[in-house]
Amino acid sequence: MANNRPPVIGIVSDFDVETENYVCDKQYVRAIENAGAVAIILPYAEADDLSEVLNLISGLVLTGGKDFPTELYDAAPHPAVQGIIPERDNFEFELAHSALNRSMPILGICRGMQLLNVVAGGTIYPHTLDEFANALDHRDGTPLDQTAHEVQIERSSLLWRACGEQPSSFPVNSMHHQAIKQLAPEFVVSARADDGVVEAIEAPGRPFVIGVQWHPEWMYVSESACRHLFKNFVRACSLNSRKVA
Ligand SMILES: [Mn+2]
Repeated sequence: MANNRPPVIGIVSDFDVETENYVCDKQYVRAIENAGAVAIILPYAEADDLSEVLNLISGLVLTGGKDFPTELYDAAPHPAVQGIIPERDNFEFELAHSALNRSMPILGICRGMQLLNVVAGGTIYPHTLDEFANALDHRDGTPLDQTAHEVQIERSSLLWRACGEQPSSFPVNSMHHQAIKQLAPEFVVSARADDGVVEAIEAPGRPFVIGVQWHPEWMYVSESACRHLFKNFVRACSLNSRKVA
């Protein structure tokens, strides 16, 4: 029997260390709901419970946030690496690893894209401006509801199809001081900024595993490519939920 229920998609929460509250920007929730899915916000479960958490959801959003430790990608400590939340890192790295092993649809956003790459064996620049020749400042203070630079999308990529086969470049927001350095073996680059910084990655062997360096949840109303991205992510999650139901 056809299963027409909307897929349930898990969104990894951030953590406010001052108030000890799990927090989630409502834009993530609104973007997922607008695309036709049910969003649930994930607190940091115990490691023993991760498979039960993944059993509840058909897709996973790895959200933006502060940095994770350089030791996770074998780089030297850097003073610009800030805001580390060990509870989040422990949970999210394990969760992403398990979700990848299940070939669950994953949308990694900003930190989430970088985390996907590191979990799969790649590295990032601890502070892009130090190491990447002629990089723009991708965190120049422009708020997320405004565009900051263009991205060029690979027209052969899943991302290009997921974004609705738009023109191959469009403007995005930007709030990151780190960037992909060495790509994980199973990933390919699907978009770059004009300075060459990697702006999106995907795992071609997986049903829908995409990471974007920008924040599409702030642009899904104004930018049709971002709206399509969420719709096609939800579609992939829906197919995944039918497979396991
Ligand atoms: Mn950027």
